[in-house]
Amino acid sequence: MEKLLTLTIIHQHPRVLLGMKKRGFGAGRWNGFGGKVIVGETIEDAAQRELQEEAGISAEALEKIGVLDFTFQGNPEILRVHVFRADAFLGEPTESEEMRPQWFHVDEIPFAEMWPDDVHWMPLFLRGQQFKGRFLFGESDVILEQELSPVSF
Ligand code: 6OG
Repeated sequence: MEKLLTLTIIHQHPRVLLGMKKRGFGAGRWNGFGGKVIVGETIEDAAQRELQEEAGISAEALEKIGVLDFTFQGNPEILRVHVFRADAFLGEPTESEEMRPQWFHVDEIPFAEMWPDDVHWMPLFLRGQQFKGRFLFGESDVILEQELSPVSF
């Protein structure tokens, strides 16, 4: 069982746009914008749709930067998250029912209030290095196993 999801972070150096997830999976954490890919749409279409729905903006161009597989101990489901980076965007970041957008300086990314994998791949993301990885989470979302490697897609 594999679920396809997207995750998009706007990076206008030296700042990144994150959103506080207000409900659902990952609520209470800062993250990029994204969600499930719907049947019939491309992964990039899904990334743009979620960015528009959650933050009220659209990216001028999406750069594919990472693919991460997440699993939770005792659950066979694999969450395959395609991570995108964008600099230019159209619209004004706007709070939605799902997310509250906020800019962060790259030196002040709130890792303590993010998924615990983010601190590992964000340095690659910030220098534009493509990556793939795999994280297994246990009780209280602690990381039990991890693999992360630079790639070029
Ligand atoms: P909805 O279920 O709300 O989309 N996501 C993760 N992001 C990070 N950084 N770490 C994880 O580790 C994640 N698991 C899922 C993908 C969920 C959103 O959260 C991301 C989607 O953007 C477990 O539709």
